[in-house]
Formats: sequence, structure tokens, C-alpha cells
Amino acid sequence: MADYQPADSGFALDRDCKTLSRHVLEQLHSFGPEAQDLSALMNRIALAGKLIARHLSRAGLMESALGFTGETNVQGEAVKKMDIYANDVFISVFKQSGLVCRLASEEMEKPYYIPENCPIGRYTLLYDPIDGSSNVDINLNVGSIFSIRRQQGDDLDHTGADLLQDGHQQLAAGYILYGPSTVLVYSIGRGVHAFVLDPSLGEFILATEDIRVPAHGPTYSVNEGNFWQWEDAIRDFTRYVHRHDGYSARYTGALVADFHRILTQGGVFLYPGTTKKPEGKLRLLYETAPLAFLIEQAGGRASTGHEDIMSVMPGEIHQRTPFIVGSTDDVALVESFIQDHSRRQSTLLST
Ligand code: AHM
Ligand code: MG
Repeated sequence: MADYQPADSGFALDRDCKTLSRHVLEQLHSFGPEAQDLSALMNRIALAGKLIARHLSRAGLMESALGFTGETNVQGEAVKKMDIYANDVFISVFKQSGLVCRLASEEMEKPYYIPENCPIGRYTLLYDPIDGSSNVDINLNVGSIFSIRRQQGDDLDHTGADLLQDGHQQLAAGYILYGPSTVLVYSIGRGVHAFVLDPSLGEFILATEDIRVPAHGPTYSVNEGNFWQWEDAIRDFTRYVHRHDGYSARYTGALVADFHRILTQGGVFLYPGTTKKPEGKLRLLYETAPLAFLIEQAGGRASTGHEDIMSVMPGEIHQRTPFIVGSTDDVALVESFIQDHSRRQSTLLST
């Protein structure tokens, strides 16, 4: 009897069946322990994403899902009920994983320990459970950002001092975008790949492999309401794009959504320092470093204006950093304004 040949739909079926965990194992060309760990970790992140997406999709129908808790977090920001729900989802999902001993997030002053996992849990999850929380109550895009690092040493005093390392220490990073569809984008240092949640299957299915960010794009994405709080260099950059054809402003108030546009279509996103917040608003370990990891894997750049985000050494877990991210040419253009101003200032000081 002849060998069975799949019908022409074989390719489409194969594509429809490429799940996240299988993709991770394929990326590593291995079924070894580390590959199995990373695959299991990504599976848990996917589960957290599915739980949060489900909660968000019904939030307007549920009592006590929307609005503020009345508390402020360690950053001094008003906490939303959705922030707490999503933070707890990650904790509960990773409690069951066995692999993660410690989680650090925007919503928790200190790392959260899962003692029962610590004898074997060699990984730390850093995350922003709901990024762009101001969009939650009005049914607009929000996201979750994550980064996975290997735990270095025992961290006996539970301060997470070993987390104060640059972005190159990340083993994996990514985000989940809760939009018209739920999209998970991840990298384990072998390109950047996007998966779409098929709600009927309850699975994230591969949608785009090896995303490459164009060297230049039309979008500039920045909160221009802060115009008079920026340094001159950033004001000059925005004047430049106003005066030149081919630029369009897009700003959703959710970093993940704005970043996703830039990653897929090119351009530049900026959250520079302001007079009130000289280091900007975004946090290094669970917002800007993971997205810097992704953009570099996609052929783009991420900078503070003076150095690559991936090289910044944090002084504390919740450290903020100015953020300029996107297409190589567009990031270089913003940096050129910043460096021109720095040169002029040092010339003025030396005369
Ligand atoms: P959040 O994680 O507390 O929601 O804060 C981060 C958000 C980003 O998603 C977004 O880019 C930025 O804050 C918007 O801030 P602003 O309203 O100052 O433009
Ligand atoms: Mg955030």
C-alpha cells in the first residue's frame, strides 16, 4: 500500500498547529532540560495571558473588575483593580510551575518568593501585569510585559540584589497585547515571533515568525502633552518631524500597543525624561529592558539617548529610564538631536 500523503491543506494545517511550546523547542533545536524549562515557562505565560484576556473581555459586565482599589503602589501611582487581578494571575500561575522561585513586578515593592519552588526554581519572572492601565476602564488596548532571568545565587536577604544586572542577562522576554485579538510576542534570543490566541482552540498559534523592524518608519509615538517638560533636544526632534513630510503621530497611552505598531511597521517610540520625572516614566527591568531585547532581536535599537538600554545597570528594581525605541534610523535621528545639544552645552560650559 502507498504511503499516506496529506492533502494540499497539509501546510495550512501545520501552520495552524504550531503552538508556542512546540515553537520554543524548535527554536532551541533541543529537548534538553533548559529547552524544556523555557518551553514550560512560556506555556505558563501563555496561560496567564489567556486568563487575563478572558477577564478583560468580560470586565464591563462584572462588578468590581474595573476602577481603582484606592491604594497607591510603590511608584506612587493609583492602583487599578485590574492591576491587582493580573498581578495575582501571574503569581498563581507560576506557583504551580515549580520553575520560578521569585517574581518581581510593578505592583510589588519587593520580589515575591514562592518558597516551595525555591529548591528547584532557578528562574525569576519580572513583569508588568497590566501595562497602560489608564486604558482599562475605557476598553482600549492594554498589555502585559515579561522578562525571564536566571536566579544568580541564593538571594538570602530576599532583596533581589542579583537582579540589578544589565539587559543582556535576560533569557527571554516578550509581551501580550490585549486588543481585537490577543497577541503574544516573544524572543529567547533567536528572533522575534508573534502568536495569536485562537479562542476556539484556547491556544496561541504562530502568526508571524522572525519579525524584522524596517530601518525607517513613518510613525513617531510620544506624549506631546509633555512638550514643555522636555529638554530642548526632544522639542527640536518633534519640531523636525512636524516640518518634514512622511511622519504621522500615533500614541495610545499603552506602551505595548505603541511598541507593537513600531515593531511591525517601523518608526520610533519615545518616553523621554521630563522636568517632573527626569528619568522618564518607564521602568527598566520589566518594561524597557524586555522591549529592548525584542527590538534588538528584530534588527532595531533601544536607547536612553546616551546609551543602549541593554547596557544600563539598574541601581534598584523599580528604576526608571528614558526610552527611545524602534527603527535604527529613527532612533539614530533622535539621538543626534540629544548629542548635538549635549555638545553645545559642553562647549558653552567650557567657554
Ligand atoms: P502603567 O504600566 O502604570 O500603565 O504605565 C506605563 C504607561 C505606558 O503603557 C505608556 O506608554 C505610558 O505609561 C503613558 O504615560 P503618559 O500617560 O504619561 O503618556
Ligand atoms: Mg507599565
